[in-house]
Amino acid sequence: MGRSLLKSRSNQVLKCGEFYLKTNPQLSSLRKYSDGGSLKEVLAKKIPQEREKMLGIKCLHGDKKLGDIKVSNVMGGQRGLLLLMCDTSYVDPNKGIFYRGIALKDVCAKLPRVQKDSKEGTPEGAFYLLTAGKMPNKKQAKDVTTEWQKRGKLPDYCFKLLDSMDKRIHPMAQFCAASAALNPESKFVEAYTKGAKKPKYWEYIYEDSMNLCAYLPTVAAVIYCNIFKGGKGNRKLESSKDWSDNFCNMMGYKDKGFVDLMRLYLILHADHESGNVSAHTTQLVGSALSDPYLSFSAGMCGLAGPLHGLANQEVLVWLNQLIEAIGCEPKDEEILKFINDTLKSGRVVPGYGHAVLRQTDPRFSLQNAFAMKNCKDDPSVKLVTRLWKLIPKVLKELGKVANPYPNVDAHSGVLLQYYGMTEMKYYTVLFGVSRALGVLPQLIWARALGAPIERPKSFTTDFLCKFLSKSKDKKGKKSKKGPKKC
Ligand code: CMX
Repeated sequence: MGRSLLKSRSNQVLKCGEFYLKTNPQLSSLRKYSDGGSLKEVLAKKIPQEREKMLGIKCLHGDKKLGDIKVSNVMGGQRGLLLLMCDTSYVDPNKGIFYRGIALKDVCAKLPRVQKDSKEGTPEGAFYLLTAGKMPNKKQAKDVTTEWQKRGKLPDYCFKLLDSMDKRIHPMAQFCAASAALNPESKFVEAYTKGAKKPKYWEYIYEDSMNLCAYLPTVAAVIYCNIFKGGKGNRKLESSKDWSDNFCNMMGYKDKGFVDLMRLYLILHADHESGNVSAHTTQLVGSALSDPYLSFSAGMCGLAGPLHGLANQEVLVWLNQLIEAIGCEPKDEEILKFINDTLKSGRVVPGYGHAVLRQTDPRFSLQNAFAMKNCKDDPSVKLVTRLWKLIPKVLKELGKVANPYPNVDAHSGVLLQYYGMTEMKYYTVLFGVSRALGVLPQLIWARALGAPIERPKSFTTDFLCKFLSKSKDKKGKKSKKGPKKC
């Protein structure tokens, strides 16, 4: 592209940005807010700048290539293709997840300790970080807690729906159903129906996201109590408690150690880029302008799969089978045989492997560090720590497993079990409550930046075969056989 054309395009971009600000005086005026404003004010200040940046990139570099597509990429679940943009988090294959550029270990260390008696930061602080892009100070993190307390009164119809569900319906299915059923609360639907303009969409998505986060602990606690505690349980949010403490309290857990574990758990599981099934599904559905309740519910249906979030349930089932078969303190040889028997039966070892990571998942290590501080003598914790050394050996020998190390799901179950939460079927719901803190900020930003509806092009096998035989011809190896033989 010629320099003069570039210049004129770049001027055009700046004009677009200025035009946007002029036509949205409310946002222009918000430029005066410092980072000390409310989360929404911080966003309102940041969004026009990010829009300008995006417009600039699109206009100046829209025709640059990011890479080539191989047939194996397409046939291999789109692995390795740079197809999605996501600023909330990034997964480094060796170092693990970074929230807004901060390694998860540092996120956990730096998040403000809002409650006096807490050793962990709050998930509300993590939500602020993922949404605003900056580590919150204590006040900013506390403000999110207060907002969610104010917004968290679950509508009666949602209680009725949950109370009417048959106990055989899996907790994740109940969680998905209740999240979707909350859609009459959507401010976005209301505004869209009244003709809201595209630049304002994010404001309503923000409101819905804040409300949904506020509702989720109650939804999840009611599911827990209905299925496992005969419907008994406190259904009221208390203003002295933060998000995690209220959640634990409503499920009937008062132990401060468990509440701290929950804070940590909800921070660790929140975000993992946007290509994983739950995050991508939420984005995909949101791109059709389905509201956050429906989009989140769709993402949760994906989280409920055994290769994704359900693996934390599967891990404990597998561990219990191991303990039943060879006891709680088996010899190494017995463990190795058990792992090999699992593989021979055609099953995967749950909690191990990852599509992107190539080292032990820091989320596993952080949970193990918590365990070493709080319950290192627990037999199941000991066993999980031993398996960390043994399973990778076996998986490496298979020669096909890209990452033989533990992922987030390999540890969570034994910690929950230590504090008395033994209902494995429920574990993925905890993952789901946490995942809201990542996928909803992604959704807010997608609408803020005007991300279009997703619509990749598919092709038929016949097309692929013809394409391949043509490319063979081009290389000079003339293919005598037609595409059908491919
Ligand atoms: N046990 C046995 N085999 C495994 C394995 C494991 N833990 N992990 C991968 N493999 C196998 C795959 O099944 C595949 O075999 P085939 O070629 O015969 O189908 C082969 O190794 C290559 O797979 P990969 O490239 O290493 O892994 P993928 O990116 O395809 O899949 C994942 C990643 C997580 C689905 C896979 O490692 C797995 O099934 N792990 C166990 C389930 C689990 O822990 N899931 C939770 C992941 C975390 C999350 O998303 O929540």
